[in-house]
Amino acid sequence: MALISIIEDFHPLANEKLLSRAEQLTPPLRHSILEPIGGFQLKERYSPEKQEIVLRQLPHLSMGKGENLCLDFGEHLVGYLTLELSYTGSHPDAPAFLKLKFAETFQELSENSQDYDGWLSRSWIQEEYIHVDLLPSTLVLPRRYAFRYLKITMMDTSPKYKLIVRHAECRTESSADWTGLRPLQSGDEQLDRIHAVSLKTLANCMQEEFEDGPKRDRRLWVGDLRLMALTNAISFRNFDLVKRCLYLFGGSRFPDGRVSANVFTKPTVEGDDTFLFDYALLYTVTLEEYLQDTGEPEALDDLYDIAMQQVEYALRQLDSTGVVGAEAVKDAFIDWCDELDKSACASAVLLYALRYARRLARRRNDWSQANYLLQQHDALRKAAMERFWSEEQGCFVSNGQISAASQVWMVLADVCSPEQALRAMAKTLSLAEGPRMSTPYMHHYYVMALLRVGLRKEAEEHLRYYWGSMLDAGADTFWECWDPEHPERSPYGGSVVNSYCHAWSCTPAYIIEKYLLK
Ligand code: RAM
Repeated sequence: MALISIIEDFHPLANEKLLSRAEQLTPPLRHSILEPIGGFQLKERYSPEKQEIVLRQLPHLSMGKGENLCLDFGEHLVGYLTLELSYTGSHPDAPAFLKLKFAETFQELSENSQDYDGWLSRSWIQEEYIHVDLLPSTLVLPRRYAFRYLKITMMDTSPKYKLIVRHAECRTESSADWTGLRPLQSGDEQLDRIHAVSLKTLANCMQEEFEDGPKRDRRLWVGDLRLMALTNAISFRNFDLVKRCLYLFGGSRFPDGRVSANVFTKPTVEGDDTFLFDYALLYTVTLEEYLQDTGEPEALDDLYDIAMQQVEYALRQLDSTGVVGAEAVKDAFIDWCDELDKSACASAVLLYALRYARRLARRRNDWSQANYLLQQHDALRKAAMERFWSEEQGCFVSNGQISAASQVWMVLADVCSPEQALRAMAKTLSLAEGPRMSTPYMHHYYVMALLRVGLRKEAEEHLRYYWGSMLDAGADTFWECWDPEHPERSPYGGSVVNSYCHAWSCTPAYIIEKYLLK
Protein backbone atom coordinates (compact mmCIF):
# COMPACT_ATOMS: atom_id res chain seq x y z
CA MET A 1 0.00 0.00 0.00
CA ALA A 2 1.30 3.41 -0.89
CA LEU A 3 2.47 5.70 1.89
CA ILE A 4 1.46 9.07 0.53
CA SER A 5 0.18 11.85 2.72
CA ILE A 6 -0.77 15.19 1.26
CA ILE A 7 -2.06 17.84 3.63
CA GLU A 8 -3.07 20.99 1.87
CA ASP A 9 -1.77 24.20 3.38
CA PHE A 10 0.51 22.31 5.70
CA HIS A 11 2.58 24.75 7.71
CA PRO A 12 4.89 23.04 10.13
CA LEU A 13 5.54 24.69 13.43
CA ALA A 14 9.02 26.18 13.34
CA ASN A 15 11.12 26.52 16.47
CA GLU A 16 13.96 28.85 15.51
CA LYS A 17 16.02 28.15 18.60
CA LEU A 18 16.09 24.42 17.90
CA LEU A 19 16.71 24.93 14.20
CA SER A 20 19.64 27.23 14.74
CA ARG A 21 21.16 24.74 17.21
CA ALA A 22 20.68 22.01 14.60
CA GLU A 23 22.43 24.23 12.07
CA GLN A 24 25.44 24.71 14.38
CA LEU A 25 25.73 20.94 14.70
CA THR A 26 26.04 20.36 10.95
CA PRO A 27 29.00 18.02 10.52
CA PRO A 28 31.82 18.61 8.06
CA LEU A 29 31.77 16.28 5.07
CA ARG A 30 34.80 14.16 4.27
CA HIS A 31 35.89 13.41 0.73
CA SER A 32 38.10 11.08 -1.20
CA ILE A 33 38.69 10.47 -4.89
CA LEU A 34 38.06 6.95 -6.18
CA GLU A 35 38.51 5.49 -9.62
CA PRO A 36 37.00 2.36 -11.18
CA ILE A 37 38.76 -0.91 -10.55
CA GLY A 38 37.20 -2.82 -13.45
CA GLY A 39 35.04 -2.51 -16.51
CA PHE A 40 32.89 -4.51 -18.89
CA GLN A 41 30.36 -4.20 -21.66
CA LEU A 42 26.88 -5.63 -21.39
CA LYS A 43 26.33 -7.84 -24.37
CA GLU A 44 22.77 -6.69 -24.84
CA ARG A 45 21.41 -3.44 -23.52
CA TYR A 46 19.41 -5.01 -20.69
CA SER A 47 21.04 -8.38 -20.30
CA PRO A 48 23.29 -9.30 -17.40
CA GLU A 49 25.68 -11.08 -19.77
CA LYS A 50 28.93 -9.20 -19.87
CA GLN A 51 32.25 -9.01 -21.59
CA GLU A 52 35.13 -7.94 -19.33
CA ILE A 53 37.45 -5.20 -20.52
CA VAL A 54 40.95 -4.38 -19.41
CA LEU A 55 40.74 -1.10 -17.62
CA ARG A 56 44.07 0.25 -18.74
CA GLN A 57 42.75 0.09 -22.30
CA LEU A 58 39.95 2.50 -21.39
CA PRO A 59 41.57 5.53 -23.09
CA HIS A 60 41.63 3.54 -26.33
CA LEU A 61 38.13 2.06 -26.29
CA SER A 62 35.89 3.87 -28.67
CA MET A 63 32.12 3.75 -28.45
CA GLY A 64 29.83 3.95 -31.43
CA LYS A 65 26.05 4.29 -31.51
CA GLY A 66 24.28 1.74 -29.29
CA GLU A 67 27.42 0.55 -27.52
CA ASN A 68 27.86 0.60 -23.79
CA LEU A 69 30.64 0.71 -21.28
CA CYS A 70 30.20 -0.24 -17.64
CA LEU A 71 32.63 0.88 -14.97
CA ASP A 72 32.92 -0.96 -11.68
CA PHE A 73 34.19 1.14 -8.79
CA GLY A 74 34.62 -1.99 -6.66
CA GLU A 75 32.59 -0.75 -3.69
CA HIS A 76 29.47 1.24 -2.91
CA LEU A 77 30.12 4.98 -3.23
CA VAL A 78 28.24 8.16 -2.51
CA GLY A 79 29.50 11.14 -4.39
CA TYR A 80 30.00 13.15 -7.54
CA LEU A 81 31.14 11.83 -10.89
CA THR A 82 33.65 13.34 -13.28
CA LEU A 83 34.24 11.93 -16.78
CA GLU A 84 36.98 12.99 -19.14
CA LEU A 85 35.65 12.48 -22.65
CA SER A 86 37.38 12.50 -25.99
CA TYR A 87 36.91 11.00 -29.47
CA THR A 88 38.49 9.15 -32.36
CA GLY A 89 37.81 9.78 -36.03
CA SER A 90 36.95 13.09 -37.65
CA HIS A 91 36.14 16.25 -35.76
CA PRO A 92 32.74 15.67 -34.05
CA ASP A 93 30.07 17.09 -36.32
CA ALA A 94 27.17 16.35 -33.97
CA PRO A 95 26.75 16.24 -30.18
CA ALA A 96 27.44 13.02 -28.33
CA PHE A 97 24.18 11.86 -26.79
CA LEU A 98 24.83 9.71 -23.73
CA LYS A 99 22.82 7.83 -21.20
CA LEU A 100 24.42 7.42 -17.79
CA LYS A 101 22.99 4.90 -15.42
CA PHE A 102 24.22 4.57 -11.85
CA ALA A 103 23.57 1.29 -10.08
CA GLU A 104 24.11 0.24 -6.50
CA THR A 105 23.97 -3.44 -7.46
CA PHE A 106 24.85 -5.44 -10.54
CA GLN A 107 21.21 -6.52 -11.05
CA GLU A 108 20.07 -2.90 -11.09
CA LEU A 109 22.43 -2.23 -13.97
CA SER A 110 20.56 -4.38 -16.42
CA GLU A 111 17.05 -3.37 -15.32
CA ASN A 112 15.06 -1.38 -17.85
CA SER A 113 13.59 1.59 -16.01
CA GLN A 114 10.80 1.78 -18.60
CA ASP A 115 9.38 -1.41 -17.09
CA TYR A 116 8.79 0.33 -13.76
CA ASP A 117 5.20 1.23 -13.02
CA GLY A 118 5.11 1.66 -9.25
CA TRP A 119 3.70 4.30 -6.90
CA LEU A 120 6.99 5.91 -5.96
CA SER A 121 8.37 8.48 -8.37
CA ARG A 122 10.55 7.06 -11.12
CA SER A 123 12.65 10.20 -10.78
CA TRP A 124 14.57 8.29 -8.08
CA ILE A 125 16.05 6.02 -10.73
CA GLN A 126 19.59 7.23 -11.13
CA GLU A 127 19.89 7.81 -14.84
CA GLU A 128 20.63 10.81 -16.99
CA TYR A 129 20.48 11.59 -20.67
CA ILE A 130 23.16 14.10 -21.59
CA HIS A 131 24.23 15.94 -24.70
CA VAL A 132 27.92 16.72 -24.91
CA ASP A 133 28.52 19.45 -27.50
CA LEU A 134 32.24 19.83 -27.13
CA LEU A 135 34.88 17.11 -27.30
CA PRO A 136 37.34 16.65 -25.72
CA SER A 137 35.76 17.91 -22.51
CA THR A 138 35.35 17.15 -18.84
CA LEU A 139 31.87 16.30 -17.68
CA VAL A 140 31.21 17.03 -14.00
CA LEU A 141 27.79 15.87 -12.93
CA PRO A 142 26.09 18.22 -10.48
CA ARG A 143 23.99 15.56 -8.76
CA ARG A 144 25.21 13.28 -5.96
CA TYR A 145 24.80 9.56 -6.74
CA ALA A 146 24.92 6.32 -4.77
CA PHE A 147 26.48 3.58 -6.83
CA ARG A 148 29.08 0.96 -7.46
CA TYR A 149 28.50 0.60 -11.19
CA LEU A 150 28.19 3.23 -13.89
CA LYS A 151 26.84 2.28 -17.30
CA ILE A 152 27.53 4.68 -20.14
CA THR A 153 25.45 4.05 -23.24
CA MET A 154 26.22 5.86 -26.44
CA MET A 155 22.71 6.74 -27.57
CA ASP A 156 23.93 8.52 -30.65
CA THR A 157 27.04 9.98 -32.22
CA SER A 158 27.61 10.52 -35.94
CA PRO A 159 29.27 8.23 -38.46
CA LYS A 160 32.26 10.58 -38.37
CA TYR A 161 33.49 9.95 -34.80
CA LYS A 162 33.37 7.62 -31.78
CA LEU A 163 33.47 8.50 -28.10
CA ILE A 164 36.30 7.70 -25.73
CA VAL A 165 36.05 7.80 -21.95
CA ARG A 166 39.61 8.70 -21.00
CA HIS A 167 39.13 8.78 -17.26
CA ALA A 168 36.42 8.48 -14.63
CA GLU A 169 36.46 9.32 -10.95
CA CYS A 170 34.10 9.85 -8.06
CA ARG A 171 34.55 12.41 -5.31
CA THR A 172 32.94 10.65 -2.38
CA GLU A 173 31.11 12.34 0.44
CA SER A 174 30.24 11.25 3.98
CA SER A 175 30.42 12.68 7.48
CA ALA A 176 31.55 9.35 8.97
CA ASP A 177 35.02 9.46 10.46
CA TRP A 178 36.73 6.08 10.17
CA THR A 179 39.76 7.16 12.18
CA GLY A 180 40.37 4.72 14.97
CA LEU A 181 37.80 2.20 13.73
CA ARG A 182 39.24 -1.25 13.20
CA PRO A 183 37.55 -4.02 11.26
CA LEU A 184 36.11 -6.73 13.46
CA GLN A 185 38.35 -9.77 13.61
CA SER A 186 36.29 -12.27 15.52
CA GLY A 187 37.75 -15.26 13.73
CA ASP A 188 34.37 -15.85 12.12
CA GLU A 189 34.50 -14.77 8.52
CA GLN A 190 30.76 -14.36 8.02
CA LEU A 191 30.24 -12.27 11.16
CA ASP A 192 33.24 -10.10 10.32
CA ARG A 193 31.89 -9.46 6.83
CA ILE A 194 28.37 -8.71 8.09
CA HIS A 195 29.87 -6.31 10.63
CA ALA A 196 31.99 -4.56 7.98
CA VAL A 197 29.10 -4.18 5.54
CA SER A 198 26.85 -2.83 8.31
CA LEU A 199 29.33 -0.08 9.08
CA LYS A 200 29.83 0.72 5.42
CA THR A 201 26.04 1.01 5.09
CA LEU A 202 25.86 3.37 8.03
CA ALA A 203 28.82 5.45 6.83
CA ASN A 204 27.35 5.94 3.37
CA CYS A 205 24.07 7.10 4.92
CA MET A 206 25.89 9.57 7.20
CA GLN A 207 25.80 12.86 5.40
CA GLU A 208 24.84 16.25 6.85
CA GLU A 209 22.15 14.29 8.61
CA PHE A 210 21.45 10.60 8.91
CA GLU A 211 19.85 9.80 5.56
CA ASP A 212 17.65 6.75 5.13
CA GLY A 213 19.37 5.95 1.85
CA PRO A 214 21.78 7.97 -0.27
CA LYS A 215 19.94 6.89 -3.44
CA ARG A 216 16.46 7.28 -1.99
CA ASP A 217 14.87 9.08 -0.08
CA ARG A 218 18.05 10.93 0.90
CA ARG A 219 16.32 12.27 3.96
CA LEU A 220 15.99 11.90 7.68
CA TRP A 221 13.29 9.50 8.93
CA VAL A 222 12.68 8.85 12.61
CA GLY A 223 12.57 5.05 12.44
CA ASP A 224 15.83 4.93 10.53
CA LEU A 225 17.44 7.49 12.85
CA ARG A 226 16.76 5.34 15.89
CA LEU A 227 18.56 2.33 14.42
CA MET A 228 21.42 4.40 13.02
CA ALA A 229 21.91 6.05 16.39
CA LEU A 230 22.27 2.61 18.02
CA THR A 231 24.92 1.51 15.53
CA ASN A 232 26.63 4.90 15.59
CA ALA A 233 27.08 4.55 19.35
CA ILE A 234 29.23 1.42 18.91
CA SER A 235 31.14 2.74 15.89
CA PHE A 236 31.56 6.29 14.65
CA ARG A 237 30.26 7.82 17.87
CA ASN A 238 29.19 11.01 16.17
CA PHE A 239 26.73 11.95 18.90
CA ASP A 240 26.47 15.51 17.64
CA LEU A 241 24.94 14.16 14.47
CA VAL A 242 22.31 12.28 16.48
CA LYS A 243 21.67 15.46 18.41
CA ARG A 244 21.39 17.52 15.23
CA CYS A 245 18.79 15.10 13.91
CA LEU A 246 16.78 15.22 17.14
CA TYR A 247 16.82 19.02 16.92
CA LEU A 248 15.79 18.96 13.26
CA PHE A 249 12.72 16.89 14.10
CA GLY A 250 11.99 19.05 17.11
CA GLY A 251 12.49 22.25 15.13
CA SER A 252 9.84 21.66 12.48
CA ARG A 253 6.77 19.73 13.59
CA PHE A 254 3.09 19.34 12.91
CA PRO A 255 1.16 22.38 14.19
CA ASP A 256 -0.16 20.28 17.09
CA GLY A 257 3.36 19.34 18.18
CA ARG A 258 3.63 15.88 16.64
CA VAL A 259 6.96 14.91 15.14
CA SER A 260 6.84 14.36 11.38
CA ALA A 261 7.85 10.95 10.08
CA ASN A 262 10.65 12.61 8.12
CA VAL A 263 12.13 16.02 7.64
CA PHE A 264 13.53 17.86 4.62
CA THR A 265 16.58 19.97 5.31
CA LYS A 266 17.05 21.88 2.07
CA PRO A 267 16.52 24.60 0.98
CA THR A 268 15.18 25.15 4.49
CA VAL A 269 14.27 22.70 7.21
CA GLU A 270 10.70 21.52 6.87
CA GLY A 271 8.99 18.60 8.55
CA ASP A 272 7.08 16.49 6.03
CA ASP A 273 3.30 16.34 6.15
CA THR A 274 3.54 12.60 6.84
CA PHE A 275 2.87 11.31 10.32
CA LEU A 276 3.63 7.77 11.44
CA PHE A 277 2.27 6.77 14.82
CA ASP A 278 5.15 4.46 15.73
CA TYR A 279 7.87 6.71 14.33
CA ALA A 280 6.76 9.68 16.45
CA LEU A 281 7.02 7.43 19.52
CA LEU A 282 10.49 6.32 18.51
CA TYR A 283 11.53 9.97 18.72
CA THR A 284 11.03 9.74 22.48
CA VAL A 285 13.01 6.49 22.57
CA THR A 286 15.87 7.96 20.54
CA LEU A 287 16.15 11.01 22.78
CA GLU A 288 16.39 8.86 25.91
CA GLU A 289 19.02 6.63 24.31
CA TYR A 290 20.99 9.66 23.18
CA LEU A 291 20.98 10.93 26.76
CA GLN A 292 22.04 7.52 28.07
CA ASP A 293 25.01 7.67 25.70
CA THR A 294 26.02 11.25 26.36
CA GLY A 295 24.39 12.39 29.58
CA GLU A 296 24.44 15.95 28.30
CA PRO A 297 21.89 18.34 29.77
CA GLU A 298 21.12 20.70 26.87
CA ALA A 299 19.12 18.23 24.78
CA LEU A 300 17.11 17.14 27.81
CA ASP A 301 16.15 20.74 28.56
CA ASP A 302 15.36 21.58 24.95
CA LEU A 303 13.60 18.42 23.81
CA TYR A 304 11.93 16.96 26.89
CA ASP A 305 8.55 18.58 26.29
CA ILE A 306 8.55 17.48 22.65
CA ALA A 307 9.34 13.90 23.62
CA MET A 308 6.49 13.94 26.13
CA GLN A 309 4.08 15.41 23.57
CA GLN A 310 4.58 12.33 21.39
CA VAL A 311 3.48 9.87 24.06
CA GLU A 312 0.70 12.13 25.24
CA TYR A 313 -0.68 12.37 21.72
CA ALA A 314 -0.54 8.58 21.40
CA LEU A 315 -2.27 8.09 24.75
CA ARG A 316 -5.15 10.24 23.52
CA GLN A 317 -5.68 7.69 20.71
CA LEU A 318 -6.78 4.85 22.99
CA ASP A 319 -10.24 3.43 22.29
CA SER A 320 -12.95 2.48 24.77
CA THR A 321 -11.23 -0.87 25.45
CA GLY A 322 -8.03 0.94 26.40
CA VAL A 323 -5.80 -0.05 23.45
CA VAL A 324 -4.71 2.09 20.50
CA GLY A 325 -7.78 2.82 18.39
CA ALA A 326 -8.27 1.76 14.78
CA GLU A 327 -7.80 5.25 13.30
CA ALA A 328 -4.40 5.67 14.94
CA VAL A 329 -3.40 2.13 13.97
CA LYS A 330 -3.78 3.18 10.33
CA ASP A 331 -0.89 5.60 10.87
CA ALA A 332 1.48 2.93 12.15
CA PHE A 333 4.29 1.84 9.85
CA ILE A 334 5.86 -1.25 11.56
CA ASP A 335 6.95 -2.90 8.28
CA TRP A 336 6.27 -2.80 4.57
CA CYS A 337 3.62 -5.47 4.63
CA ASP A 338 0.07 -4.88 3.42
CA GLU A 339 -1.35 -8.05 4.99
CA LEU A 340 -0.07 -7.21 8.47
CA ASP A 341 -2.67 -6.37 11.10
CA LYS A 342 -0.94 -3.63 13.07
CA SER A 343 -3.29 -3.25 16.05
CA ALA A 344 -1.21 -5.25 18.53
CA CYS A 345 1.99 -3.66 17.23
CA ALA A 346 0.70 -0.11 17.66
CA SER A 347 -0.26 -0.65 21.30
CA ALA A 348 3.03 -2.44 21.92
CA VAL A 349 5.14 0.36 20.43
CA LEU A 350 3.31 2.80 22.67
CA LEU A 351 4.04 0.64 25.72
CA TYR A 352 7.66 0.38 24.63
CA ALA A 353 7.94 4.15 24.26
CA LEU A 354 6.26 4.72 27.62
CA ARG A 355 9.14 2.86 29.27
CA TYR A 356 11.61 5.31 27.73
CA ALA A 357 9.38 8.29 28.46
CA ARG A 358 9.34 7.32 32.14
CA ARG A 359 13.12 7.18 32.15
CA LEU A 360 13.19 10.65 30.63
CA ALA A 361 10.80 11.95 33.27
CA ARG A 362 12.96 10.49 36.03
CA ARG A 363 16.07 11.96 34.42
CA ARG A 364 14.34 15.31 34.54
CA ASN A 365 13.13 14.80 38.12
CA ASP A 366 9.62 15.25 36.83
CA TRP A 367 8.08 12.83 39.33
CA SER A 368 4.44 13.65 38.74
CA GLN A 369 4.89 12.96 35.03
CA ALA A 370 6.78 9.74 35.79
CA ASN A 371 3.93 8.66 38.02
CA TYR A 372 1.29 9.55 35.44
CA LEU A 373 3.18 7.61 32.76
CA LEU A 374 3.44 4.60 35.03
CA GLN A 375 -0.32 4.57 35.58
CA GLN A 376 -0.95 4.90 31.87
CA HIS A 377 1.52 2.16 31.17
CA ASP A 378 -0.06 -0.28 33.60
CA ALA A 379 -3.57 0.38 32.32
CA LEU A 380 -2.53 -0.04 28.69
CA ARG A 381 -0.54 -3.17 29.48
CA LYS A 382 -3.56 -4.73 31.14
CA ALA A 383 -5.84 -3.79 28.27
CA ALA A 384 -3.34 -5.10 25.71
CA MET A 385 -3.06 -8.45 27.46
CA GLU A 386 -6.83 -8.77 27.62
CA ARG A 387 -7.27 -7.85 24.00
CA PHE A 388 -4.31 -9.55 22.32
CA TRP A 389 -2.95 -12.40 24.43
CA SER A 390 -4.35 -15.84 23.68
CA GLU A 391 -3.51 -18.46 26.29
CA GLU A 392 -4.82 -21.11 23.97
CA GLN A 393 -2.51 -20.13 21.11
CA GLY A 394 0.35 -19.21 23.40
CA CYS A 395 0.94 -15.94 21.60
CA PHE A 396 -0.52 -12.56 20.70
CA VAL A 397 -3.33 -12.46 18.19
CA SER A 398 -4.16 -9.22 16.46
CA ASN A 399 -7.72 -9.16 15.15
CA GLY A 400 -7.50 -12.86 14.41
CA GLN A 401 -4.02 -12.72 12.89
CA ILE A 402 -0.85 -14.27 14.29
CA SER A 403 2.23 -12.49 13.00
CA ALA A 404 5.87 -12.25 13.90
CA ALA A 405 5.55 -8.45 14.14
CA SER A 406 2.87 -8.64 16.87
CA GLN A 407 4.96 -11.04 18.98
CA VAL A 408 8.12 -9.00 18.46
CA TRP A 409 6.72 -5.68 19.59
CA MET A 410 4.74 -7.15 22.48
CA VAL A 411 7.85 -8.96 23.70
CA LEU A 412 10.03 -5.87 23.34
CA ALA A 413 7.42 -3.89 25.25
CA ASP A 414 7.61 -6.38 28.15
CA VAL A 415 3.86 -6.78 28.10
CA CYS A 416 3.72 -10.35 29.37
CA SER A 417 5.64 -12.61 31.73
CA PRO A 418 9.04 -13.97 30.62
CA GLU A 419 7.49 -17.43 30.17
CA GLN A 420 4.72 -16.08 27.96
CA ALA A 421 7.25 -14.05 25.98
CA LEU A 422 9.33 -17.16 25.37
CA ARG A 423 6.28 -19.08 24.21
CA ALA A 424 5.32 -16.26 21.86
CA MET A 425 8.77 -16.12 20.26
CA ALA A 426 9.05 -19.91 20.07
CA LYS A 427 5.75 -19.86 18.24
CA THR A 428 7.10 -17.23 15.87
CA LEU A 429 10.07 -19.42 15.02
CA SER A 430 7.77 -22.12 13.78
CA LEU A 431 5.27 -19.85 12.01
CA ALA A 432 4.84 -21.26 8.54
CA GLU A 433 2.05 -18.93 7.49
CA GLY A 434 1.04 -15.34 8.02
CA PRO A 435 2.47 -12.04 6.86
CA ARG A 436 6.15 -12.23 6.00
CA MET A 437 8.56 -9.65 7.41
CA SER A 438 10.03 -7.71 4.54
CA THR A 439 12.50 -5.14 5.76
CA PRO A 440 15.76 -5.22 7.71
CA TYR A 441 14.00 -2.72 9.98
CA MET A 442 11.51 -5.38 11.07
CA HIS A 443 14.14 -8.11 11.10
CA HIS A 444 16.24 -6.01 13.49
CA TYR A 445 13.44 -5.92 16.01
CA TYR A 446 12.82 -9.63 15.45
CA VAL A 447 16.42 -10.45 16.40
CA MET A 448 16.17 -8.13 19.40
CA ALA A 449 13.01 -9.91 20.58
CA LEU A 450 14.70 -13.32 20.26
CA LEU A 451 17.56 -12.00 22.36
CA ARG A 452 15.18 -10.56 24.90
CA VAL A 453 13.62 -13.94 25.61
CA GLY A 454 17.01 -15.64 25.77
CA LEU A 455 16.91 -17.34 22.35
CA ARG A 456 20.45 -16.24 21.63
CA LYS A 457 21.37 -19.07 19.30
CA GLU A 458 18.24 -18.49 17.23
CA ALA A 459 18.93 -14.74 17.16
CA GLU A 460 22.42 -15.31 15.81
CA GLU A 461 21.20 -17.87 13.29
CA HIS A 462 18.60 -15.44 12.05
CA LEU A 463 21.09 -12.59 11.74
CA ARG A 464 23.41 -14.83 9.74
CA TYR A 465 20.57 -16.16 7.60
CA TYR A 466 18.98 -12.79 6.84
CA TRP A 467 21.92 -10.41 6.44
CA GLY A 468 24.22 -13.25 5.30
CA SER A 469 21.87 -14.08 2.45
CA MET A 470 22.02 -10.45 1.33
CA LEU A 471 25.80 -10.81 1.14
CA ASP A 472 25.41 -14.03 -0.82
CA ALA A 473 23.12 -12.15 -3.21
CA GLY A 474 25.91 -9.63 -3.84
CA ALA A 475 25.36 -6.84 -1.31
CA ASP A 476 28.18 -4.34 -0.81
CA THR A 477 25.94 -2.41 1.55
CA PHE A 478 22.73 -3.70 3.12
CA TRP A 479 19.42 -3.18 1.42
CA GLU A 480 16.15 -1.48 2.20
CA CYS A 481 13.99 -4.46 1.51
CA TRP A 482 14.95 -8.11 1.37
CA ASP A 483 13.06 -11.33 1.55
CA PRO A 484 15.47 -14.19 0.80
CA GLU A 485 12.60 -16.27 -0.51
CA HIS A 486 11.26 -13.49 -2.74
CA PRO A 487 14.32 -11.54 -3.92
CA GLU A 488 12.25 -9.35 -6.26
CA ARG A 489 10.02 -8.06 -3.47
CA SER A 490 9.57 -4.31 -3.43
CA PRO A 491 7.10 -2.19 -1.48
CA TYR A 492 6.95 0.22 -4.36
CA GLY A 493 5.87 -1.88 -7.30
CA GLY A 494 9.34 -2.36 -8.78
CA SER A 495 12.75 -3.09 -7.28
CA VAL A 496 14.46 -0.56 -9.55
CA VAL A 497 13.48 2.17 -7.08
CA ASN A 498 14.55 0.15 -4.03
CA SER A 499 17.48 1.52 -2.11
CA TYR A 500 20.46 -0.81 -1.79
CA CYS A 501 22.29 1.11 0.89
CA HIS A 502 19.67 1.67 3.50
CA ALA A 503 20.18 3.04 6.97
CA TRP A 504 17.74 0.81 8.80
CA SER A 505 19.68 -2.25 7.73
CA CYS A 506 22.91 -1.21 9.46
CA THR A 507 22.23 -2.75 12.88
CA PRO A 508 23.99 -6.14 12.67
CA ALA A 509 27.23 -4.44 13.78
CA TYR A 510 25.39 -3.19 16.87
CA ILE A 511 23.82 -6.59 17.58
CA ILE A 512 27.11 -8.43 17.07
CA GLU A 513 29.08 -6.13 19.35
CA LYS A 514 26.45 -5.71 22.04
CA TYR A 515 25.07 -9.22 22.22
CA LEU A 516 26.84 -11.84 20.14
CA LEU A 517 30.46 -11.29 21.07
CA LYS A 518 29.75 -11.27 24.78
C1 RAM B 1 10.68 4.55 3.17
C2 RAM B 1 12.00 5.07 3.55
C3 RAM B 1 12.37 5.04 4.99
C4 RAM B 1 11.30 4.52 5.88
C5 RAM B 1 9.93 4.91 5.44
C6 RAM B 1 8.81 4.41 6.31
O1 RAM B 1 10.19 5.32 2.10
O2 RAM B 1 12.92 4.39 2.80
O3 RAM B 1 13.55 4.33 5.21
O4 RAM B 1 11.56 4.97 7.17
O5 RAM B 1 9.70 4.47 4.15
